[in-house]
Amino acid sequence: MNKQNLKIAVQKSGRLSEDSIGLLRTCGISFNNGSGKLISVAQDFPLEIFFLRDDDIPEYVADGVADIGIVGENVLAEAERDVITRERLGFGKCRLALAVPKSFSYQSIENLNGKRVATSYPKVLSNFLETNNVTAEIHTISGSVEIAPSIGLADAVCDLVSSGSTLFTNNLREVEIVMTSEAVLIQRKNLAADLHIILEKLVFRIRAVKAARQNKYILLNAPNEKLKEIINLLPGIKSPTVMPLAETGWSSVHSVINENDFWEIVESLKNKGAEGILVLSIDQMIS
Ligand code: PRT
Ligand code: ZN
Repeated sequence: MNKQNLKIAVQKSGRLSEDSIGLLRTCGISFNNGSGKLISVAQDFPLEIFFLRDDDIPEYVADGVADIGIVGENVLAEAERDVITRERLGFGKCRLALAVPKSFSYQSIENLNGKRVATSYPKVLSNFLETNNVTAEIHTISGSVEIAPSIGLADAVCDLVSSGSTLFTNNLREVEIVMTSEAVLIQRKNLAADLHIILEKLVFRIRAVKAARQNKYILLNAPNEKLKEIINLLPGIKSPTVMPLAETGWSSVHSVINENDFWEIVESLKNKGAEGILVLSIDQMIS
């Protein structure tokens, strides 16, 4: 039987490249992405990796040149291609926001009526303005949107923001969030059955990596008289593992905790008398 590879499109170089490649590698897939390579074939998983500009990824996937892709939701929304979103990937987080010069006395979105707004996301912006019953002139530019007001090209901008420092240094003030975005795994429609099986294997691994990244493995020693209270602080996957220590009166407790509650739980554990707390990263977590 002629064995087919699943084809994935990832950003060649940019903000999503490192995390996209890192995710595939953490999924146990080895490949070479040496300089200038456009296609790479994985050594230990039936996957071919295409390195492309992010803007082209939705089209490549919709047209079936690639079967799946990793792209920002902002690019996907602007491309308006008929593809399926399979997984949110938790990196490349940002927001598409409207911003105005600090001197603009902005009260509400109605203040943008009749104004010129510069953006690289004309479709998403146009939908947003329409939903809000605002009629503005959209000026599509492909880069350095943030300088448009200072050179007299626009009264406002609609651009991606993560820390907000680019807006700040250009004397702009964020006034509306148009959409929030993160990297997602997309899939073409009508994927052949054999490729679907490979995709499901990949999605299974991605979920295990994502779950692992959201959790930490914790080990600690607890005085037996405090064991109950300490266990109550630790949910674990089912419940914590408890083993007696060689020293009487003490137990070793192992559990998994969510990254978001991490510091608070560790503090409470210490207050309850836990000692020798070790926290380890998890590579994969399969529930
Ligand atoms: O060459 P190619 O077309 O592939 O790449 P690109 O230059 O179009 O995109 P790239 O690499 O800049 O971004 C790829 C994706 O990363 C975007 O589509 C988003 O999904 C995501 N992302 C996350 C961001 C940001 N954060 C981000 N901060 N993309 C761009 N920015 C820019 C923004 O445009 C602005 O210029 O960073 C600046 C703002 O950052 P702060 O931190 O100053 O607010
Ligand atoms: Zn791009």
